[in-house]
Amino acid sequence: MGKVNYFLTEEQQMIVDLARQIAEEKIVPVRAELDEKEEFPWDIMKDLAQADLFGLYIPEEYGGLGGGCFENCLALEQLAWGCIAVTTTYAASALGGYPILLFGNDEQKSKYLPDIASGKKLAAFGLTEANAGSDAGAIQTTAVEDGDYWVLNGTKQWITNGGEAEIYTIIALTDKHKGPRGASAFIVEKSDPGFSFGKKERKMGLRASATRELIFNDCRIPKDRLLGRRGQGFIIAMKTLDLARPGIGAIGVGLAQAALDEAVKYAKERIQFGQPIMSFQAIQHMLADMATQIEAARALVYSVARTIDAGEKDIAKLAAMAKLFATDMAMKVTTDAVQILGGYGYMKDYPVEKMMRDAKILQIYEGTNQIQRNVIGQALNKEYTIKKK
Ligand code: COS
Repeated sequence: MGKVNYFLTEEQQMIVDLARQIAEEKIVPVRAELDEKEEFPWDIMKDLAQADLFGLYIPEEYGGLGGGCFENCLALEQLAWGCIAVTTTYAASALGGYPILLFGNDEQKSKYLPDIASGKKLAAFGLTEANAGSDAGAIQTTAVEDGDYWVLNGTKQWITNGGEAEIYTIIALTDKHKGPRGASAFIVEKSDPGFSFGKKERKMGLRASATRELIFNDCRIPKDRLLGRRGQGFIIAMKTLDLARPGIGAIGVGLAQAALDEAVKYAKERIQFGQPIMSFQAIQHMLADMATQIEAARALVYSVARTIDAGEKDIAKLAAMAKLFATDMAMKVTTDAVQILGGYGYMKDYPVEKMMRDAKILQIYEGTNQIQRNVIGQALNKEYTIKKK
C-alpha cells in the first residue's frame, strides 16, 4: 500500500520502531487498567528510561541523544498510539526540561539535564494558576530576593507530573508591578523547604497522568536557581510552549491513528444487513476522511518540527498551527471512531471510548485551541503589516 515517504534517517526509523514496540508491548496491555485505577505509570517510565527515550532532544554533552523537536515528535506519536496519558507523563518531563535546555547556564544544564535525559528524575513545568490559564501573564505567584535566596509564595494549578517529578521549572513574579515583564523562571526541587503538593485531581480522561497543585509557602531556593535573566520569565514560558506544541500535535496524530486502526478493524468484522459494515459507503467515507485528515496533520507536524530543527526562530505561529490542526483532528477522528463502533464504541470493552475521553485534553492543555488561533491571528496581523510597509 502506498505510504507517504517522510524520508526518515535510519536513526529516526529506529526511534519510531522502538517507541512503537514499547507502545505495543508495555502500554497497550495495561492502559485500560491504569485509566480505571488512575494509576501513575512508573513501570512504563522505567521502560522509557531504559530505552534512552527521555534524552532524545537533549545534547549528547548532557547525556542525551542529541536529537531535536522532530525526533521527539516521532517518539511521542508512537507512544500516543498506545496511550496519551502515559505519553503526557513522558512529554511533561520534556516541558519541564526545555526551560533549562533553552535558558540554563552551564552549571544548571550540567546539574539537571543528565538526570532528565536518563529518566532518573522526571521534570514538570509550572505556569498555570487558578486565575491565570489562557491569560498566562496574570500569574500571582511571587519570588522575592532574601540574601542568598529567593523566597517563593503562591499556588500553581493543574501541573502535570506534580508530586511525582523531582525537578520543577516555575514562573513567578519578581517585579509585580511590571506584569508579564516582571516574571522570572526558577528551578525548584521537590525537596526544597516550603514546597508541597495539593491532592491528585480526578479527570475525565488522561487519568493515568498525575495532576496536582504546587504550593509554595515561603519556599526558599538558592539564588543560582534563577533561569535566564530576571524579568525574562514570560518569554521563557512562551518559548518553552512554542517548542513543546508540535509535540502535542504529534500526540494527536498518534492517538487518531490508533482510533482509525480500531475503527477499520471493527468495520471489517462487524456484520449488519448481511455484510461487513466496511462495505457501506457511509462508513467508508467516514474512514476516508479520518485517514486523510490524519495524514495531513502528520505532514504539518513533521514539517513544523523539521523547520524548528533547521534553526527557524520565529516559530510561534507554526507551532500553534501544528498543535491546533492535529488536536482538533484528533478530537474529530476519535469521536468518529466511537460512532463507527456504535454502542460497542461507547462501552469500556473497546478502547475508543477512552481515546475519545482522552482526546479532549489535547484541545485544552498547553494553550487552548482558541489561544492557538489568537497566536496565529496575531502573527498574521504582524506579517501583513510588515509587508505593507
Ligand atoms: N515568543 C517570544 N516572545 C513572546 C511570545 C513568543 N511565543 N509570545 C509573546 N511574547 C512576548 C511579546 O512579544 C511581548 O513582549 P513585549 O512585552 O516586549 O512586547 C510579551 O511576550 C507579552 O506578549 P503578549 O502581549 O502577546 O501577551 P499576552 O498577555 O497577550 O498573552 C498569550 C499572550 C495569550 C499568547 C499567552 O498568554 C499564552 O500563550 N497563553 C496560553 C498559556 C498556555 O499555553 N498555558 C498552558 C499552560 S502550560 S501546559
